[in-house]
Amino acid sequence: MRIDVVSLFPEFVAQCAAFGVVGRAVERGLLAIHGTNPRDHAEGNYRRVDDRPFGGGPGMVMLIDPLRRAIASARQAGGGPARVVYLSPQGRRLDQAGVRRLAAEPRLILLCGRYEGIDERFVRAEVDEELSIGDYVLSGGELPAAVLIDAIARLQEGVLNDAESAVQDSFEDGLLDCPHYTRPVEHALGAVPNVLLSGDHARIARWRRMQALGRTAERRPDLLEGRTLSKADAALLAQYRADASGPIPPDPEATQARP
Ligand code: 9D3
Repeated sequence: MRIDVVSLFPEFVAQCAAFGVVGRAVERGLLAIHGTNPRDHAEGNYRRVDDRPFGGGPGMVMLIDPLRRAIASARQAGGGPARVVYLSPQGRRLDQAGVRRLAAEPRLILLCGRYEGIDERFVRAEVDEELSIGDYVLSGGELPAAVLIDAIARLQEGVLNDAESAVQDSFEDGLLDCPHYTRPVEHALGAVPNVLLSGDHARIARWRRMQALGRTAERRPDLLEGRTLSKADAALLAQYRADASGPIPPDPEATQARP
């Protein structure tokens, strides 16, 4: 897969692709990442890439023409058509289903905005889809592009080894992960749950599934809405609730009761 990043800071996104799982994907030739800077396609002594918004107001808007030339250049360098994704706060929220869909594309052009955003005429003419990574304010699309590239790289065939295998991941089955423990068995902070030391693999698998279901129900009930649990899963969730195991961390959003 080839990804072209169109950004005023393309080396920033490329750096993120140099480490860890993504770096390995690039080294193995499973993923190629290229940067294109609209400033290299801007005109005049000042190489302007932005201008003041019509209608007034604060901030600047990215100009159409340097972006059009940058996208055309990236498309040509990649040798053919590519899906153009604009990382933008107005986009649909990225989720694992969206990552899977984009990971199946042979070519992507990721467009990162800066300032207040991009002239809307360019968005309508050249962008296939707008994506946000969540409801918080960032300074530009570069970190969101790096997030998307990381998630996509993990799904490329041959990137993950067995231990890292994506199929077991949280969200691949729509549930949060179970808790994990390692040595020592006894620690001042507590003991490891006995079941994990039992050697009974079926019992361990059932316990882990119960924890995944219970923690999802407690922490992310939205992930279970509109999903019907199998009889076995429903029984495990009921057992988790009956066990009333462990306190859940306090919700920092919750209002404290006044004494
Ligand atoms: C403070 C500026 N805001 C005016 C009301 C609008 C605004 C413009 C540009 C807010 C953020 C940005 C830059 N953000 C992105 O380019 C971005 C983003 C994000 O901020 N959050 C989550 N996902 C994304 S994808 C791209």
